[in-house]
Amino acid sequence: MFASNLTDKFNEKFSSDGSIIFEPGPGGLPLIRIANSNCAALVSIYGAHVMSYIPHGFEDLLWLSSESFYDEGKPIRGGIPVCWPWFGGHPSDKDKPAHGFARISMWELVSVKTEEGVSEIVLELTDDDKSRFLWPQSFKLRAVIKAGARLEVALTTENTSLDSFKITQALHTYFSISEIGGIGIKGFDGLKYIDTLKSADLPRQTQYGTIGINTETDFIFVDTQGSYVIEDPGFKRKIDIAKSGSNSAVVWNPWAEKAKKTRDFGNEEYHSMVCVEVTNTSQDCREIAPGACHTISTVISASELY
Ligand code: TA6
Repeated sequence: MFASNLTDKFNEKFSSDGSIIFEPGPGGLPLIRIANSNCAALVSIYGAHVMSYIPHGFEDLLWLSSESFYDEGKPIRGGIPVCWPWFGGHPSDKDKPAHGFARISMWELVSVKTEEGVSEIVLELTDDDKSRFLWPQSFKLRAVIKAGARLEVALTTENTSLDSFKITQALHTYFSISEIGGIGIKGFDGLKYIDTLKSADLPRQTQYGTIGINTETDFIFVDTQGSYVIEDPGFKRKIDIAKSGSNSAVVWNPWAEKAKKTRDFGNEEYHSMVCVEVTNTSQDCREIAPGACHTISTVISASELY
């Protein structure tokens, strides 16, 4: 349970023009509600987690499970989980949290402002005893979220220690779609990928043309600098996904069986979501020297599909 008096403190400290207000969410989660001339959005300070992004003229571009947990120590299911400092299971200790600890940590709110129809939220996470127990490094992690006619999330890792360290990470975006069998994902034509559901010994496979999904899908594309598009005739919209600081990407849908086995995932919810994740994973792992920084970012926007 999160203390709901956190939001009272934030409303006092970070007063704005009314475009940014703080409120206790499910489980007392401290939420930042944005409403400006270009969009509405919802950000959880827990996990620096964008939960909703609604550009004017469209329905929410992000998907959020109706079964999500809102408990400390558990990730929110949906929106844009910040997977850091490792992507997937911990490389050597299965008892450590999947996808790292950033998404299950309470971040520090640094600043909020709205200028020219763009609301900017800056959040930071630095190492402490808890994080060092999980990952013995000193770091500063900064999330800059800009919500306007498009949504930009930039995650900067600063190595504040005396030695280099390696990270894998993801902006693990869950997109809201009309029906999983009716969408196409472009931008991966001709690219090699690892099918994580098949043996790791298999050679990488090649994607030909648009990705259509009709079964559990968990592809890691290992050499892709491009941008991606989700074409959704059912919602008559395209979602454009641009990125920087990333040479890899993941496309994921759990399908029926995995959804059923996942407590915070409604049995039929796999129909209405797809993850297209901007990552540094697999061979795109990043080594950060002492005092150096690395930024990964994604920019999400929608347009009509005629
Ligand atoms: O990004 C795909 C993936 O790594 C899948 O393998 C699946 O585990 C998914 O992330 C969700 O992971 P989570 O720990 O949030 O349930």
